[in-house]
Amino acid sequence: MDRRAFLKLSAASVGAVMLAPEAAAVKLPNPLARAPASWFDGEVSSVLTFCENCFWKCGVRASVADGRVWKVDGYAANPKSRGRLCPRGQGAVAQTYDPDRLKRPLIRVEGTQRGDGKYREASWDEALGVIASGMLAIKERYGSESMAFFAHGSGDTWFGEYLPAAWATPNVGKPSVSLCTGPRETASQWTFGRGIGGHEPIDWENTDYIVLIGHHIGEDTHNTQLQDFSLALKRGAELVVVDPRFSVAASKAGRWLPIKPGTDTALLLAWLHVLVTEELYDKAYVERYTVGFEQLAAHVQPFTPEWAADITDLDADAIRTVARELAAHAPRAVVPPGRHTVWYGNDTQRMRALYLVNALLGNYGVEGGFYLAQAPYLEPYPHPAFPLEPAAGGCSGASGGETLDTGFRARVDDGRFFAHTTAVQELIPAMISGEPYRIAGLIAYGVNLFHSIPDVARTQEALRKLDLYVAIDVLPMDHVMWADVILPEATYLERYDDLVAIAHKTPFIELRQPAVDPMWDTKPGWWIARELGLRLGLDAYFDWPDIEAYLDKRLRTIGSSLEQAKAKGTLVQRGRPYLADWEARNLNPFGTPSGRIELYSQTFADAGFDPLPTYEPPNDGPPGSYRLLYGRSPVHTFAKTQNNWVLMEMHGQNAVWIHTAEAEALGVASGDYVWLENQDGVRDGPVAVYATERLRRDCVYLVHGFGHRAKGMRVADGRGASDTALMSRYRLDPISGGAGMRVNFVKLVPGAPRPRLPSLRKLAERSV
Ligand code: MGD
Ligand code: MGD
Ligand code: SF4
Repeated sequence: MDRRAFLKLSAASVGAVMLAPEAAAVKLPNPLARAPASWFDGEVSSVLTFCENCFWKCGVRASVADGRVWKVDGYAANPKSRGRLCPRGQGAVAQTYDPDRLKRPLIRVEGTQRGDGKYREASWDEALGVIASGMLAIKERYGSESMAFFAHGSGDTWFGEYLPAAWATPNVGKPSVSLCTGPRETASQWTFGRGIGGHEPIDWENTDYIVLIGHHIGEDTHNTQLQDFSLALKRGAELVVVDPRFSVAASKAGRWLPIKPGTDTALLLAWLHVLVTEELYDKAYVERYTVGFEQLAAHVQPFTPEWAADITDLDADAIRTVARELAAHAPRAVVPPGRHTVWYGNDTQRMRALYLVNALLGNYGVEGGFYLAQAPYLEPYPHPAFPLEPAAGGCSGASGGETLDTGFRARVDDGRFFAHTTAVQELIPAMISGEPYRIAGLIAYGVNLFHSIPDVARTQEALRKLDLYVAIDVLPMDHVMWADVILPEATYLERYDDLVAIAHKTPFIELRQPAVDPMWDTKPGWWIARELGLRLGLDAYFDWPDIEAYLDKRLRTIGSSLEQAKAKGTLVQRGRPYLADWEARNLNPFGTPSGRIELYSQTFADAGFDPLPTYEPPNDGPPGSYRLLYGRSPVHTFAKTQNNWVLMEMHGQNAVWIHTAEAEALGVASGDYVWLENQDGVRDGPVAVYATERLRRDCVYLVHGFGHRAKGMRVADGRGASDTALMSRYRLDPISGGAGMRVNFVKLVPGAPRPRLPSLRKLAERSV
């Protein structure tokens, strides 16, 4: 019933064209549909946990019978799911029962090279022993800082924070920062003195006018965000979508602005110009809560809508009208930040411009704009002081991630970016060049090195140079089959993780608990981290006997217990979402140096950056090429779900979107197969063509995550093309350290063969 309600909601207001048109390309049978009808009269138990199929972390009720999870649903008390899951969450059960899963520890066969993919099975004791001795040898030879950790997902607490901090390395990379949210977090931190956090704090239920820049909600299917967005539209909120592509959200909008890619900062500056010069900004709010208005007003004088029209390829009147409409609806008008903000390299400045538009509308901390998300109160498990500060996901100063005064070397990117963790992609060169010092070992936990980080050839070169490369994963992904030691983690339905504290309108804590025992010889991340820690001599940090004792101790700091959390799943606290709530208690939410919203950033000026946002034109591609744009499939998460037959049934391969007129000129049509070749001669595919008028003529579009080349992943292997494979370049955002990935161009090379792939019917029937 919950799922039906979710789908009904989606279909009614957003979902009618949610799936990409290529989605129907592969039809998979459901083997369960052919199972003989029978009644189960045993006990069905419910276990409350949360989903790991993406990082929205929706609360899940898993229905278990006969030691197997048969179904997952959302549950009402959880603010992330509110009783519903998205299709990816519903389909996630198939990941646990995927026969291609990593089943036991593997060690690369002696005498083979990384990438040869030859492994032998090993016991946990042997595998952990090999890793521990490799790490201790690296420490002895180069220092503990020469070990790097990449981490994403719930086990990030163990492999992105706890273990690296105890081991003492500042070189922790998180794709969720430098390949994703870095610019929006950095800009928010230095404009409002608060980050955005994992749950975008938009006051959807009270807003009347929404402008989405890129941000393709409907294809980007973060569950409650999509619910809230749908409900806002149903309530009558007006929608403007700025996107070179007619996205699903654009199809629901009153106005679509098909902007020239990479020119959004010019559009935002023109909106600032109109708000300032026509005196449409909220004067009382600006006076009371901001600094730097005079400098901003002078700065935006030249940026007329006509100036922006030339750059953005949009109509000047339309630009002016949207600015006026935003002002007319303010403060119940909002330009949300989106999530994936590493676009063209000048991204922190684009995000600053976006926040300044919101600030002039007077909507930050006000109903209908941004609410003030708060993290719940929860104490860490008591442990001796770490030698280094753990790498948080957010931002600090330009000195972010700087080592404490303990004699350790600074992180290899020298802490020159404002984001708090080392930029993932900036760690790779140190593995190759040894500058500023050698990174000799890498543990990659839940990070897809060949599908998430641009310049795959460079990543492979770096892996070849390491002394030790360990992958902790659930599937034999392309990059996993390069590791020296592969550790198979239990899936989220089979394990505990650390508690998750979510900053939200209603701050809350969620518990991950196992619904079933781990299959095969797989182990949870907490166990792997602890066992490794003990072998590394870090016993003092792992003095808890097991995870239950650890979780119970933390929960008792808020007057709860593990027993209570297991029964409730989610523990909700009270928040202070609006400025008025803070002021009533004489509190100031703005953590900037001035204690106000900084329209002009003295901190940026002091660090040598523009204190007010400026426009930088994007790069141009070779003649005859198209800018490569990318986005999400509503039923897949990044590159991690393409071996899930339930989700592949809905969307089994990607296609390259190209404008119909361009396709005609190239002599290709929808359904033809082409190769894609980028500006550096890198090829990927074959991939089907989707000729459409739903995007501009100067770009093509691919859904991210397809194009696996991994023989052990029998459903995913060889289906579609990889956007990452075609990204041999990126443009660094010098402020956040983000990797702007939309700077690559491709040509379509006709005449590629239709791939000959194994029958998906047979593959689906293998589910264990
Ligand atoms: P964007 O990059 O803003 O990502 O999702 P968003 O934050 O929504 O959106 C991609 C859109 O930007 C596309 O429609 C593209 O055409 C448009 N675009 C490309 N170039 C430009 C440009 O120059 N200007 C403008 N205005 N638009 C442009 C990403 C988000 O999705 C993230 S970061 C995560 S972590 C989640 N991942 C995820 C997933 O993997 N699967 C599903 N189903 N949902 C997800 N939700 C989240
Ligand atoms: P995924 O492809 O989801 O992306 O970066 P990643 O998190 O690296 O890879 C997750 C890995 O974790 C996979 O190897 C998967 O098998 C493994 N995994 C899945 N479940 C578990 C588990 O329970 N335990 C363990 N140990 N492993 C597990 C995402 C990053 O990518 C982000 S956040 C963004 S927004 C960027 N998006 C993006 C893009 O759109 N296009 C391109 N070209 N690059 C991108 N890079 C960024
Ligand atoms: Fe799972 Fe979907 Fe929620 Fe993500 S949005 S956590 S995939 S149910």
